[in-house]
Amino acid sequence: MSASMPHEDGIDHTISLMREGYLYILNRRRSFNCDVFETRLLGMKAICMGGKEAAEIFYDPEKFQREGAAPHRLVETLFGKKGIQTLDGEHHRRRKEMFMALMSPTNIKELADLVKEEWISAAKKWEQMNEVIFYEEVQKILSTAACRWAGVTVPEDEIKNLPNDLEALFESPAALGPDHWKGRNARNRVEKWVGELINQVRDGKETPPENTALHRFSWFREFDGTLLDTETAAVEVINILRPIVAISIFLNFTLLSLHHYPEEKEKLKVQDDKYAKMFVQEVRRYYPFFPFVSAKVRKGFVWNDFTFEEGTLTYLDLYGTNHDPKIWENPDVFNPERFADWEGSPFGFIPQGGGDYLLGHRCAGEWLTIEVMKVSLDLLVNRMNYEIPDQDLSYSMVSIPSIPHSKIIIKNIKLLD
Ligand code: HEM
Ligand code: MYR
Repeated sequence: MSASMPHEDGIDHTISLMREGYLYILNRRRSFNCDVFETRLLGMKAICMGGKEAAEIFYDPEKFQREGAAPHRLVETLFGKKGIQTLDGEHHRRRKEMFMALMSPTNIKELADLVKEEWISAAKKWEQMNEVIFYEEVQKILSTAACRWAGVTVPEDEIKNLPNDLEALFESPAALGPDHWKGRNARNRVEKWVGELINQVRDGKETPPENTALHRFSWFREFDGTLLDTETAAVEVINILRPIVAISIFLNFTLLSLHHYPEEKEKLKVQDDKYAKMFVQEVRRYYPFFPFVSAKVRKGFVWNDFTFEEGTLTYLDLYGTNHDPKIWENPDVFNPERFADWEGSPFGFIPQGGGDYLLGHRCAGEWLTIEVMKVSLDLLVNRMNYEIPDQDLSYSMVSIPSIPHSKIIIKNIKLLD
C-alpha cells in the first residue's frame, strides 16, 4: 500500500506561489514536514519537491521527461520552441554534446578574457560619469562579450537594443501584462535576425570561426543528417547569448555581498583563487535566482511510499534545496567558508540545476558562469575603486527573478593599475 502524499486543499494555489515566490515550496515542505507535496498550480495538478533525495529522482531520466513540461509562458520567453530544454533521450544527448563542446577550459577562458577587456574599456567611461547603474552597465558588457564569443555579428539597428532584449527574455517569464509581453516581443525580434544570420552562414556569406556557437549550431546535424530548421538553430544560439547576459543578476548579488560583508572583501584581497571560488559558490547558493525547474513523470513509480502518477507535472525547488537545513548548516547565513571542505554533490547544491551535464538537463553554462563571476569579482575587488551611495539595496523574495531594487548605483569609479 502506498501512502498518500501531503496535499494542499483548494482549487488552485498559483496566488500563493505569486505571494511567496522563492519560499513557496520551502514553506510547505516545512509545514507538511515532508520533502514532497501535491498541489494545483496554473490550473493543473502538480507535485512540488525539494532536497537532495528529491533532486536525485528528479534527474533520473527513467522517471522524468521534459517534453510537454515547460509552462507555455516560459517557452514563449525564456526558452524558445524546440530548444534543448524540451528534449529527452538520445536527441537531448546529441544536442547537449554540442553545447558542452563549447565549454572547454580554453573557450571559457576566452569568454572570461573578453568580459575583462569589455569591462575595463567600459570602466574608463564610468570614470568620467557621475554615477552608473551597475546592472545595466554589466549587461552591455556581457552582451558584447557574448556576441563576440559566439561569433555573432549584430545588425547595426539591433546593437543598442540587444542587451535590453536579452534582459527581457529572462525578466519576463513570470511577469504579468506589459512586462511579460516585452519578453515575447524581444524573442520574436531576436529570433528573426539571428535566424537571418544563420541563413547567411549556410549560404557562405558569413563565416564565423569553427569553435563558435554560431558556426556549430548552423552546421549541427540531427541523427538523420538534416540541419536544424532556422528557428530552432536561432533558439539554440540565443540559449548561449541570453544566459550570459543573465549572469548580470549574479554579478549584482556579488557586488551586494561585497557591500554587506566588507570583511569578505578584505579577505578576497589577500586570499588565493580557491577563496574566490568559495565566495562565488556562496553567492550562487545564497541569493535567489532560478527558483525551480519542471518536468513530467515519464512512467508511474513509487518513491518513499508515495505514488507518482504518469504525466504529473513536477517542480523541483532549486532555491529551497540550496537552503535546506538538512544539507546546509545555518543555510540563511552568508558564509563562503562552508565551501572550504565541501565534498561536492550533484544534487545538494543546484543553483543551475543538478545531476549530470550530458545525460540530464544540468545547466550547460555552469562552469562558464563561475569563471565569469570570478573574473568580475577580481575586477571589483582588486582592479577598481567605487562608492555605493545611499539607495534601496533591498531585494524581493517574491519577484522572479529578483534584482536589488536600485539595480545598484555606483559612483566615484577609479580604475587601478
Ligand atoms: C539550463 C540556470 C547560465 C546555458 C539551466 C537550468 C538552470 C539554469 C536552472 C535548467 C536545469 C534543469 O532543467 O534541470 C542558470 C543560471 C545561470 C545560467 C542561474 C546564470 C546566469 C547559463 C549560461 C549558459 C547556460 C552562461 C550558456 C552560455 C544553459 C543551457 C541549458 C541551461 C543550454 C539547457 C540544458 C539542458 O536542457 O540540457 N540553466 N544558467 N546557462 N543553461 Fe543555464
Ligand atoms: C537563462 O537565461 O537561462 C538563465 C537564467 C534565467 C533565470 C530566469 C528565472 C525565471 C524562471 C521562471 C521559473 C518558472 C519555472 C517553471
